[in-house]
Amino acid sequence: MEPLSQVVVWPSGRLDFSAGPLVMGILNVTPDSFSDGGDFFETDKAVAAGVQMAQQGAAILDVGAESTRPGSRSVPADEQIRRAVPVIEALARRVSIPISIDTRDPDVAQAAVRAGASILNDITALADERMARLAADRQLPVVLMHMQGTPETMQQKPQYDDVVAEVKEYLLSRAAYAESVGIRRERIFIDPGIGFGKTTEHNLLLLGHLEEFVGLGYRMLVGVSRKRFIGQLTGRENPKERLFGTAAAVALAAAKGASILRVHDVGPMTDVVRVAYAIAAAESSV
Ligand code: HH2
Repeated sequence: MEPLSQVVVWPSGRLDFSAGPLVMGILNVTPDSFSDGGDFFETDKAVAAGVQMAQQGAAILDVGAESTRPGSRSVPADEQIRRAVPVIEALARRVSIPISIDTRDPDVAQAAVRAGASILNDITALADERMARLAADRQLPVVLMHMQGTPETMQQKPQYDDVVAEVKEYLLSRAAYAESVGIRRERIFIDPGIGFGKTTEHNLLLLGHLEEFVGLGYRMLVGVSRKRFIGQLTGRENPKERLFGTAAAVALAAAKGASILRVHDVGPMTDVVRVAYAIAAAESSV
């Protein structure tokens, strides 16, 4: 297999991995996300937060208009569009970094792309064929995430015989599907889906074996920011108090080969990623 190029280019954007992993800033335009619900629900606040994330070192802004926290219900496409599109339009004028749309709905993705988004972050890994076609037709990068079940039910009883092997196999099959519809390998990002139908033990096994995902032939995105397993390990009930726990997980993921770290706290995590990656790179250079 040919090595992946350091710079990923598509008609309306580029990502340069030559200096190490990149940070994706999370911008939830929602009233109910698990850690920042309501913080950026108004367009002006969301845009200001996005601009600030770009200044703090984000390489991508991930705009989401539907919380997928455990137990959440899906948000109708027109409501997601009403929330996300004005924010994406304003950000596309004000920042030069690519904007991704965090949605499993192809109609939302289409509207977001028209507004200026150019990466599709799909927690259902192109379950809807129209999403796959949109990415292929527009030559957009995609994030393919693993999830067991749906957000509404996924934390009721997650079960695996071998979580690492099963998640790997799933991601490989979804990536093969993406390639089969015409999405280029370098534009496919795989994501183990930390917290999506997984117990704390499952999450730890996946993070402990992340380097195995690097060998699969695709770049990897990892989202651990403020998640519940960090609360369980540290006793921090309030997600906003999970900064240091998040830093530990982000550092390890960056050192183990993740290419994109999806985080809420862009400034601090940019430093974490730089230091963790520099140490890992020095270790592998001897
Ligand atoms: N996690 C969340 C949402 N989208 N997308 C990818 N690719 N990977 C993730 O790990 C991931 C994701 C959940 O976090 P957040 O957006 O902060 O919360 P909510 O779903 O409640 O809005």
